[in-house]
Amino acid sequence: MAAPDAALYLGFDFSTQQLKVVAIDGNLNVVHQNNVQFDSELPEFRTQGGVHIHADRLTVTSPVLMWVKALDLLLDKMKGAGLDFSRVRALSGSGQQHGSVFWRRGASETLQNLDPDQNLHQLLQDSFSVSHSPTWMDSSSSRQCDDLHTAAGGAERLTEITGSRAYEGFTGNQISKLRQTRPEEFRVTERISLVSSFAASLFLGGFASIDYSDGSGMNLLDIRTRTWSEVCMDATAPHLDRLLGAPVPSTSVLGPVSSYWVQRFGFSEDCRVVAFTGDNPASLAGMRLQQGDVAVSLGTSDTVFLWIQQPRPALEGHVFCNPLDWTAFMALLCFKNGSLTRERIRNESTGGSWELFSAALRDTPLGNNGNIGFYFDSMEITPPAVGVHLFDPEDKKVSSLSPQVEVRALVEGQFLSRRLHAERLGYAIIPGTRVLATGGASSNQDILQVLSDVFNAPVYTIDVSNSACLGSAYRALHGLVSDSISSFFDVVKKAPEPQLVVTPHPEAQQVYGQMLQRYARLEERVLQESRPPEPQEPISSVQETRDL
Ligand code: XUL
Repeated sequence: MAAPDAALYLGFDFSTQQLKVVAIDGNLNVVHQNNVQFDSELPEFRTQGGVHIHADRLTVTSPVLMWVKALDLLLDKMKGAGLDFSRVRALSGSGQQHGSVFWRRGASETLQNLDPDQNLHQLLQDSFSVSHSPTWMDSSSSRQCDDLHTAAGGAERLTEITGSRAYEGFTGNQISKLRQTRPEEFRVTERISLVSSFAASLFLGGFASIDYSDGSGMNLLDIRTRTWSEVCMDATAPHLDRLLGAPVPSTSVLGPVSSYWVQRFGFSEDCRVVAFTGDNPASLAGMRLQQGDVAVSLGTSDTVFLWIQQPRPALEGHVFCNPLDWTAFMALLCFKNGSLTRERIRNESTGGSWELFSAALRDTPLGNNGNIGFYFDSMEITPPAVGVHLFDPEDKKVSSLSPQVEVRALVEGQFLSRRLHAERLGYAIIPGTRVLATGGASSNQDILQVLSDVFNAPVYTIDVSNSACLGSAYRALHGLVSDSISSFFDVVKKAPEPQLVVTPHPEAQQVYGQMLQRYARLEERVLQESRPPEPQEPISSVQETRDL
């Protein structure tokens, strides 16, 4: 048990639906947790799921003052619960990635002179040039994405520079749209923050720098040089570097909390603010993912988190700078057909029983005697293909498989796809690689056995329900101690270890090494087949052209 006056570290998470916090002590024990739910606790902002979906169904924003008011409320709740803020030595946090905050001219001065007798919500009423902040869920900037691809010399080139092709929700494309459609608001903007750096600014009492890792989700940062890409910046807005400030390593200590926090809540003058980052990078820290590790979240969608040394950005997925080691990278891949497809095949092949589904996996051999399946019930993101495509051992398409074979074809197919696309982004299995499984299906040991075999690595389970918050608290602690990478893992070695569940069968490497190559070939075929046919020119117009 920690002494009552022992040091504390705070991790905040400004996510889409709520603001959360955890406080840990120096032994990494969680001593306090709290949250503010935007919809129910701040109903005056009339959000659903923390956002407003506009009439065009594409524009998705959140009121920036709701986030500010949530912080006021959260701090009051923490104080009410008796948290002694004078014990907090450092704090950090995370925010939904890609979302942006536009500060109005004069905001910097306001931030430096916050009156401790008032709450932030009152003090910052007039500090934003855009009251409804674009969020990661926004998909209204397709035109700007096309323009950015053109300016960068194509989607591949943009991906090579920024780690992702142009996405509508990414900050740069939202900035571009705002400049074009609301020039007056843009003109009076003093500074543009990400949700993460906006939140850090509130604690710092001044504009906080954007960190490399969250900065990689903007379609503006060159992920290799870790500087703003000239071609992307020029295509987005003139003099944008002045509005964004220079990006900094994610482990940077930005400074002490401002006097507002000292006077209003009794924080120590020495309490440090460590750069805030995106929620996914913060989760990577919370899971303590290491070089070679892969985290696979098995939910409605399956998500894969990777630690990458040498990135090979691809049109699918995102590569970000790594939040723990500035010389490394991390990647995110999203697969839409996850649990719902597993449940459909369970219903159709094993009468809705997970026990029989598991038995089917145990009773069929590794490699499924050469039968392979692609199950894209709805249009898949990675790769962009749709439909169910089944192949026999001779690569001939078949219309059905026996129930047991189908169960294994589904699970093997899903995990081969996760591994194939991870490797395409530069992921490599190395000695010591661990697969960290999370999400609903991670409670099924037979599914995890297939995961272990396909990746030829041991599978561990880990609770990630609070990983962004916890990761932020770990980063706060680490930021205070040092910014050398080895020390992050030293600092967090007392955290609960992931639980080993299964190890790969001895023949797994041989079976799946070969099968992966075959899977890649067949996936290419599936992609060709599910691509809509090229529009044919009408014969008359072809003839007319010839006549000319
Ligand atoms: C990642 C992404 C989401 C948000 C959720 O690219 O857009 O995961 O970070 O908060």
